[in-house]
Amino acid sequence: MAFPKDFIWGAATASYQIEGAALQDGRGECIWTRFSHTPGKVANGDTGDVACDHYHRYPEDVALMRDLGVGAYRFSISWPRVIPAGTGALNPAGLDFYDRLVDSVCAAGITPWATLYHWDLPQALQDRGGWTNPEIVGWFAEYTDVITRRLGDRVKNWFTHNEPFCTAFLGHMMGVHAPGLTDTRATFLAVHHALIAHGEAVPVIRRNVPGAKAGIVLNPSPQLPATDHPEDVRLARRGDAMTNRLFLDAVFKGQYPTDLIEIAGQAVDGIDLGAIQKAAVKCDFLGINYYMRWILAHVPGKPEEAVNRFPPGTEFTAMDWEIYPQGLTDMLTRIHREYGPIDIYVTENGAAFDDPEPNNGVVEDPRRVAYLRGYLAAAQAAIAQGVPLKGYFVWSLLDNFEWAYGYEKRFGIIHVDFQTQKRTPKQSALFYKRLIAGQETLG
Ligand code: IFM
Repeated sequence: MAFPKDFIWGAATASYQIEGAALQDGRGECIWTRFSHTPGKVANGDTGDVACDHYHRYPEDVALMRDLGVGAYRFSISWPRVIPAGTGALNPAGLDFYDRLVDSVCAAGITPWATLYHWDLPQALQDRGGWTNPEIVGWFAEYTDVITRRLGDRVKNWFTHNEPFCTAFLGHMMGVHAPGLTDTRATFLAVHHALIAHGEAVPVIRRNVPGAKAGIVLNPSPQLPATDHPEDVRLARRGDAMTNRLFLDAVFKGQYPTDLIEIAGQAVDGIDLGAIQKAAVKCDFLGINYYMRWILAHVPGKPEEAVNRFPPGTEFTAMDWEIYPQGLTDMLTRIHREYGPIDIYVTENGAAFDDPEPNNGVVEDPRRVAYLRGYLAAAQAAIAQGVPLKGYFVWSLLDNFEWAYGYEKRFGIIHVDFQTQKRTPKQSALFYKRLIAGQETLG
């Protein structure tokens, strides 16, 4: 098996995770600046203030990508760098930065793919309710208008959101991501407004960008029952509704899964759920970030709780995420069968491992190489089964700020020394380079 000739090989990053320059050149505070500076929220008190200093070092990072031979670079735009208060006055220095970045990516022969929202909401908007405030649909459309007018002559591929599941559930239900809320109603309001904002932003992109292609990035994960016990089956179905169908049904069918709405109960009282039909705007592609599956077992006497029960011998990444490439094939074929046909891109896939420090310019990361081999073979298997999978973006180009885990978890195929900012391509980067060049097979 070989990948199609026009298959897109990419690398992905996100603004807050790599840019640094958090309050420089007029950038406004974002919810992650506030959250990471709140004691106890991020491992080791890490913040994204400096991160990979990509704001200043992007020419070196683009040169590294050119050397890898990637055809596409998926990055995200920091809303508060462009509009510091989230709405109203623009920050010329922020717009200039993205101009320079895009110019440099294009000059390297790499196609830029932009994500509008990868979790760094302007704090000023959070102070007005953030994703729980219906006005955010208009604020997001305004921001989309500003940035697509500015970059639309060169950036043709646009994603509205990255993983709205995380925006809503990690940020508003579990409180482990900014803005750190633990409020079920806020969670469903965030889902609702984020998805409607997606639906309203796509036409703005099309209006401003000649030849635009637009879509959303979701992070579905298989949710399987550990046994055929009715409670395990119920929990798996609930997990599937919450993580998968809530988002896929909304953007493809313009409706919410009825079983989830029943579970949400009073938390969605008074919300105009029918308005979700606005989310079902026709898109050119769907981005899938794929990392893990869940095998859910009930806890006797605790109907709301579920524990993961993986088969003996299962291998895990440093995030304790199961390594199970078949899950990617299963998810891609399911989405194609139930929601397709539409072009699909794996917009993120990769793994954190406890890599050794560089030794004479070499970083040995055999487990990441094996991981990539496995998941790329799984992607190939999905193509062989008829899935219109058009590209793959490895997560991530660089070791970076892994949200609540700070700099402890390294997902990069390029090692970053956060003291010196020295970049060292790992063995996985060299593997990816050979694969792109057709000098490597997955067998
Ligand atoms: O680092 C994140 C990224 O920002 C979104 N998708 C999952 C990655 C790994 O946790």
